[in-house]
Amino acid sequence: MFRDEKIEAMSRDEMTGMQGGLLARQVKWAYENNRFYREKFDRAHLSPGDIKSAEDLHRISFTEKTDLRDNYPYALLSVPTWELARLHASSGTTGKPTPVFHTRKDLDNWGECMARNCSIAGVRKGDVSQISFKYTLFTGAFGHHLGAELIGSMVIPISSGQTEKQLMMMQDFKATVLHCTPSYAIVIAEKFAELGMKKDSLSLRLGIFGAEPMTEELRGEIESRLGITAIGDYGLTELGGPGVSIECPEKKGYHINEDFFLPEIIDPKTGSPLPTGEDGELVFTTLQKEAMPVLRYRTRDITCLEKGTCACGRTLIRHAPIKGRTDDMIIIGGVNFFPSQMESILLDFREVEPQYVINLVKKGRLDHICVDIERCQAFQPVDGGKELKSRMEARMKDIIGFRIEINIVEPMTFPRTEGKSKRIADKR
Ligand code: DLL
Repeated sequence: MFRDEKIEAMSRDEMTGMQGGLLARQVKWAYENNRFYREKFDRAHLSPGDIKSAEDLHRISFTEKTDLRDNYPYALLSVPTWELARLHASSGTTGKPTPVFHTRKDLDNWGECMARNCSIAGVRKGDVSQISFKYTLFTGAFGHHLGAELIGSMVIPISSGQTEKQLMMMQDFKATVLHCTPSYAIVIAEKFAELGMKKDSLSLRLGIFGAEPMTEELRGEIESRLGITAIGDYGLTELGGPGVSIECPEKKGYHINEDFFLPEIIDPKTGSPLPTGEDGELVFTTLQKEAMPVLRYRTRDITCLEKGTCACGRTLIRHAPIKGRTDDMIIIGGVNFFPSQMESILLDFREVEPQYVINLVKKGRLDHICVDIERCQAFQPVDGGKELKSRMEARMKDIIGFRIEINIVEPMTFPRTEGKSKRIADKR
């Protein structure tokens, strides 16, 4: 069901024309109201009037995370502080957080993006949305909350944690939609099994899971364990949080809210734009922000774009599931790969849980990867897991191309996360 058919099914020409107008206005706003952008333009002898369409974007240099850090706390603020309605910040665990600011109008626009996203995912009036993202500076819970409420889905703002209570609330108030990270969905599913609950004791039919990658294998686990459809949603603090893109039930890529966010794909090494369909780094320019516009923000996320009408009828451009972040890419023996590629291989084995850590270690002068992964409760090997270990190592070698050591560890070895999981332990 469309929430805004005019936008969601707009022809490419019309969308390009509309984006041109919004872009010109956004650039002028940033130039006139923010010192960082004014100085950037002046240094490049560029005037806001030079940017009339996406084709002119390459003339603006990228905005990077370090620009926000170097100009902390109000780096990209483009309104006086008394115009602000809300502050959120990145979930980063070290150093200063990255703040994002919203005016009242930004909050309304964010709500609209999230309402559209929830609607694309399949949330309807009369649904009951259990928001199990953490309510904190992190944008996840508040964004999903805004969107679900606007649609008319009753919100249960339970936050993350207290998993047994989560399940009780879900059961008693007949939650139909679960909103959280994929990692926390697995934790909920584990508790559900531990308590011996039956799928038909819940009314859940849909989950919207974001803030970290969800491989197809992880999606399959969540769907079968909870008996729901799992939809992925994407966003980042610097752009306001979730609300940037979402999958529709076709699960053929994430539809981008193109009237709010203009995407590009660039070669992460050279910064040059890449053609549609090629994998590269996702870069976004906001089109309608008041408090904190960002022009050509480098997300570090690797994916590709796909144009064309989706089977759901939407023409909004799609990006493929995020493969990984340039800063999470593992480079060993000249081979580059992302943790998500490894997860897909690991979770193909029914004997293990989606609970693992990829350890990067040094053996002599060489880098070495050793994955610790929990066995399932139901898998009780007589050989201490040796046979499974060698099968998994052989598959890894086949697909990734070099030896990766696998250690099968006991169930519940790793602490469970209520937010994003940390899969890599760099011990080099
Ligand atoms: O994670 C915003 C969010 C909240 C999105 C809830 C969706 C749902 P940050 O904490 O700033 O913001 O982290 C942003 O998380 O650059 C990606 O690397 C990663 N990420 C977010 N969504 C996805 C996804 C929120 N669906 C960073 N798939 C981004 C893969 C994701 N990675």
